[in-house]
Amino acid sequence: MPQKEMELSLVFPGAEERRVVAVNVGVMSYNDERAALLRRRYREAEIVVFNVMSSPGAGKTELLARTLDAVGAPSAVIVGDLATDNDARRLRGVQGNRPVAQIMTGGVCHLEAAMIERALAALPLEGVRLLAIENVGNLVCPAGFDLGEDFRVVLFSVTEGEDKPLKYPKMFKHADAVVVNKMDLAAAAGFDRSAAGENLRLVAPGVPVFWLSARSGAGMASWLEFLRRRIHA
Ligand SMILES: Nc1nc2c(ncn2[C@@H]2O[C@H](COP(=O)(O)OP(=O)(O)OP(=O)(O)O)[C@@H](O)[C@H]2O)c(=O)[nH]1
Ligand SMILES: [Mg+2]
Repeated sequence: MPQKEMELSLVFPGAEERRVVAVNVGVMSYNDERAALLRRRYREAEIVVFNVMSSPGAGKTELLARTLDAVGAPSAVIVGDLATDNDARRLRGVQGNRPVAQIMTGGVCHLEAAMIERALAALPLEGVRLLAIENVGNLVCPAGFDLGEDFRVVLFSVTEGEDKPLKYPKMFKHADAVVVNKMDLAAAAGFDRSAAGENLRLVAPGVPVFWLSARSGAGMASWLEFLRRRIHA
C-alpha cells in the first residue's frame, strides 16, 4: 500500500516560502487503519473475503451471480457503483435472500474501507462463510485501497484487448487471481489468448489465470475449485 502518492510544491499567495505538501498520506494511512480493523473483524467472524475489480462492464456482476449460486458456501455481497442499485438486485441469488449491500459512491471511483464498515453495519452476516466485494468498475483507483480482503481478483474481458495487464500494471501486479471473461466472444473479437497470457506473465508472474465465460459457464469449474480451496484454507 503506498504511503505517499505524490508531493505537490505549492506557493500560497502572500506566503514567503514555497511549501511542499504530501498529498494522500493522510487518506491512505486512514484507509489502512480501517482496513486492518476490517481484516480482524473478518477473521473473528471466520468469513473469507475477496475483492473483485475490473473496468466497467467486464462482467463482475455476471461472474459473481453465477459463482455465488454454484460455490456451495453461504455468501453475501457488497457492491459499489457510482449510481443505481441494479447490481445489488442481480446478486440476491435464485431464492432472492442472499444478503447484499449496495454502496452508491456518488462521484467516487473506488471503494474505501470506511464505506465497507458502514455497509457491514446493515448486512446480516450470521452463517455467512464467503463475502464478495464488487468494486466500482475502474482499472486504476480501486487498486490503491485495501478493504481488508483476503484476496483480490482482477477481471478483464476479451473485448478489451490483450494489452490491459501492460496498461494497468498496478492493478494486475496486486492480483491474487485473474479472470479473463467473455471467452465465448473470443473468436468474434479476434482475441489472441497467447498474447494475453504472455502479458499477464510479464506483469504478474505466477498468478493463477482463469479463462472462462460467465455467460455460458465454460471454464467456470476450475475457478469454482480455486474459490473452494480458498474458503477451506
Ligand atoms: N457474451 C458474454 N457477455 C457477458 C459475459 N459476462 C458478462 N457479460 C455481459 O456483459 C455486460 C456487462 O456485465 P456486468 O456483469 O454487468 O459487468 P460489470 O463488470 O459488473 O459492470 P459494472 O458493474 O458496470 O462495472 C452484461 O450485458 C453481461 O450480460 C460473458 O461471459 N459473455
Ligand atoms: Mg457490476
